[in-house]
Amino acid sequence: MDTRDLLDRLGDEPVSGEALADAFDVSRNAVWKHVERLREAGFAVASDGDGYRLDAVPSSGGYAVAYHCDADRLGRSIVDRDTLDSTNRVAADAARDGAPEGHVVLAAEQSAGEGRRGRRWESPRGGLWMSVVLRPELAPRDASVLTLAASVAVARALEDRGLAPTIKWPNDVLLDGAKVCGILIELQADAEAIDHAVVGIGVNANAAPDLPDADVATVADALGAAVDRAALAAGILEHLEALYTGPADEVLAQWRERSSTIGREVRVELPDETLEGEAVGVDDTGALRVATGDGERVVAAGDCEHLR
Ligand code: BT5
Repeated sequence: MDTRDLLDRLGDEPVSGEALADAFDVSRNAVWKHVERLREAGFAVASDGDGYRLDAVPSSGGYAVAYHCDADRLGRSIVDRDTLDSTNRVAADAARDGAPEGHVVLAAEQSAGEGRRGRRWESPRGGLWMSVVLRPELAPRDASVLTLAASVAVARALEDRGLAPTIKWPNDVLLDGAKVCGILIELQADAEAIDHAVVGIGVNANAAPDLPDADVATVADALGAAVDRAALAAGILEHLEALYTGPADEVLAQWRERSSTIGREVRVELPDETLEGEAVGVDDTGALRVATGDGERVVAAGDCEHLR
């Protein structure tokens, strides 16, 4: 028995310590220890003559994510820390050490959150900073569908809360044009196969940094109330699992529906040149098609700015 087994059994109706001890073939004292662990994690577990009853679930933390998450594979194993340098770094180390598909790393704050291309991701308390280990059966050249799937998963979880996010190519999720979420995917692969991918998802849930050079949104401002970060994380994991195990063209279709990039004049920064033109679409690998004065260009990765 572990604490998550207990969590699966607790609910509005009281269940006796004896019944739990029998169900898991452990002592009543062992059950009580797991109850205490949940209480330390912020769960309100009432106990009276009838047994244990779950009265309240905290709005953050690994056990709370586990409580909300109905995904089959993602989130079955969760590491949750107060401060980490980067959840992606910790998840990548775990993946190299054999962490299973769906292993999740959460931190209340990150001291060295990573953006793309060595940029910094500011990660104050109140945000949702999460990384997921995936072991996809994809050729490395098809991996960009993971990026699109992650941004669609976040967008859908926000839609479930009544918001109307858009996606800026390749993977920024926006609310009213301001960045609410960034995604950083790191692959470990050889020429033929991906060993693992770390999908890093940073959502400005109830807090965001003040950035002079970026337009930043929070979920809480858009909702007019704090968002339950644990339930949001669980929703993202459920959508990510469904998208990533489904057909790639469905991911692309859902991404296109939410794109604020297609049809726009854009400037795309590539390592050694800058392109300008109209973003006319995304190909099957998630690469952006840009109609420039010199014909169409297909861009697999880069920084995209919307011009008009
Ligand atoms: C990204 O990079 O958008 C990817 C961010 C991924 C963060 C997650 S959090 C969990 C996991 N662990 C990590 O260490 N990372 C992942 P990029 O497109 O390069 O955007 C970075 C730029 O966004 C910065 O240069 C800032 O201008 C801006 N920025 C920094 N922090 C931000 C924030 N919290 N919200 C919005 N914009 C931010």
